[in-house]
Amino acid sequence: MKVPLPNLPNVLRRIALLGISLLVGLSRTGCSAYNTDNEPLSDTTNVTERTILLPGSVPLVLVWIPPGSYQMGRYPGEADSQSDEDPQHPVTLAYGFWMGKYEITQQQWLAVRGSWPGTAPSADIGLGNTYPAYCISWDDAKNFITTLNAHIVSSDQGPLTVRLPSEAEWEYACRAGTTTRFYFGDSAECSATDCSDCAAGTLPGNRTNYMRYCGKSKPVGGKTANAFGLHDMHGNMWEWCEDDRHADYDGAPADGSTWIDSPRASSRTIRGGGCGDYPLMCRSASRGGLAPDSRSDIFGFRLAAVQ
Ligand SMILES: [Ca+2]
Ligand SMILES: [Ca+2]
Repeated sequence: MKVPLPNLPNVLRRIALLGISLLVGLSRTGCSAYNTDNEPLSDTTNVTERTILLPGSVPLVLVWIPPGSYQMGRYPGEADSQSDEDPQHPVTLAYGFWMGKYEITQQQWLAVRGSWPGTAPSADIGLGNTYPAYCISWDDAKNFITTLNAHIVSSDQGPLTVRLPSEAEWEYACRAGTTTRFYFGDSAECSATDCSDCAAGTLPGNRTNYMRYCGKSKPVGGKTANAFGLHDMHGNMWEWCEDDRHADYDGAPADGSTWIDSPRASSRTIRGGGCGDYPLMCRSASRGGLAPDSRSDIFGFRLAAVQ
């Protein structure tokens, strides 16, 4: 499997963008009722899915994330990691929740919101129904969520409330029980700052079998899912979380809840790295922080949901 040739200036620009941001950032339409509730629709053993119909009957698939515990943050000595991933700390989610099987797609964005909030997607970066929505800010994602929750109520698809995941939920969902740099392994045999492929580590195959990096965006779900059935947790689009940005995990909640300041901080968290980034930015523990009105062609989101 080949990785697209990197646009190195863009890669570097984006890494610089996130680096700088870390410094400053510390600082239902009338259709008939459709309700699958907890009916298993799984295509993978032990994965329970639920589908919401967006306006125009565009499906949005959610996967059930079971309760559990994990270690959040980088492990001691983790290669190519950053200090904002410290200290590694135990988090216990006593609840399960729904999470988008894929990043929100361009078709899903338009079904809910009708138009693009900023720059429309282009063929240069990736254009089509199944491509991820991008150039989406945290504020834009919140507007999508407000509109979709009203639709879920009016189309009698509840009870269900969609929201952004907490950062702790996001990392728990990404790791899916793994403790390595990526959910497919440590992939430590080649550089985290070049775009060549290498062995995945724990799972069979190479890292390009599991993630998008060093190139343009691609349709969602083109890479192998993690054990929870989630696709594109590493790369393709960075994904906004609800939490305010914090310099590290000192004082972070240990129950999976969102970590929000009062008044709210100037930056929000974003996770998972993007298709324009080197592999190091796409690690499970990698974190970014940006102003809530920031848009970039590598920023998108996926939903979490509770009943
Ligand atoms: Ca992603
Ligand atoms: Ca970071």
